[in-house]
Amino acid sequence: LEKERTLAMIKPDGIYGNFTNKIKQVILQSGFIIVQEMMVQLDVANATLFYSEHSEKSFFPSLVKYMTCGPVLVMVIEKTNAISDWRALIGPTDARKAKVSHPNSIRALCGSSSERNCVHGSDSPISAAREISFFFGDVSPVEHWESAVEEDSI
Ligand code: YYY
Ligand code: MG
Repeated sequence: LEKERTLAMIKPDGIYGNFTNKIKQVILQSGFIIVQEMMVQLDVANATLFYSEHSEKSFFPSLVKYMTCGPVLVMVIEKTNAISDWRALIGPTDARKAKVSHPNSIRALCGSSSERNCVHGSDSPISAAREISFFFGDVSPVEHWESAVEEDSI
């Protein structure tokens, strides 16, 4: 099976709630490799562009305000079926509903509302490609880092 990459993000409420280590633990224990990671402070222009598909929604101004209220941790994570497996791990958009329907999901455990839902995951291969290049477009990840570190170059 082909390996796949997706964009995972820990949103400001996840950072401030001290959920970073716990979420990274879930990622690694679920068999993902963290290919790249970066802590970013989004500005209004960044957040508006990242969520542009929602720009006409009533929640958009509040979403942009929330997404810019503090740093986010963006990660490119990789495994087979990464996109849908990461979406399954994070759970439904509304963290309050997730607590009922998917109580072990990351949003149920770490989020608190439909806005403050702690984490992001790309929803399709097209979104994953767009979102990975949104944050890491200028940087080329090492393609085969596992074999690279097995070389006796260290
Ligand atoms: O992909 P996902 O994050 O699960 O949900 P989307 O429907 O794409 O919405 C993106 C983002 O917008 C969501 O993570 C929080 C915010 N949002 C909101 O604040 N209020 C809503 N009713 C729906 C979404
Ligand atoms: Mg979405």
